[in-house]
Amino acid sequence: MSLFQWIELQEHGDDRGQLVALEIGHEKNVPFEIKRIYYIYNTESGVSRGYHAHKELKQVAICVSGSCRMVLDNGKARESVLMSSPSKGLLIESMMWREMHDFSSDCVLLVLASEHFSEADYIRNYDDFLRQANYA
Ligand code: T46
Repeated sequence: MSLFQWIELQEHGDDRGQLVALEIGHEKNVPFEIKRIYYIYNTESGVSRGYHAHKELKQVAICVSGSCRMVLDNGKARESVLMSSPSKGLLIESMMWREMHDFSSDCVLLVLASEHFSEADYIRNYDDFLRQANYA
């Protein structure tokens, strides 16, 4: 099974353009209560971000403008995909190592998070991640 779990976001398009709504709840498109929203933008050319996992946090990432490449790694498998669609949400479960590369200059990555910010939830060392994921 792929590490990439996509949430198809309904586009409410008409001759004026597109609109996507994000709603929380059962049979809605965000599967957790959103406690935090942040967005990554103006990423310098050639810069990569991420290089960590979260112990508990779940997130949905949506590339609302431009593109970037997302790498996910669960300690057993590593996969990479180009994110470029504002109508696709990527569900990132806990205990998933993530890296982001190849940001276009117009990339805006919107992230919905299940928890408030907590540095204690981060695993920023890959060997620690492998140990805690029980694969080392
Ligand atoms: C993730 C990927 C996709 C805060 O103070 N509050 C916040 O809510 C966030 C997300 C970050 N920060 C501070 C912590 C750092 O001093 O902002 C700085 C940059 O964060 P970080 O280096 O963790 O950024 P990325 O782009 O490597 O990772 C971020 C998220 O932190 C992370 O949860 O999954 O985007």
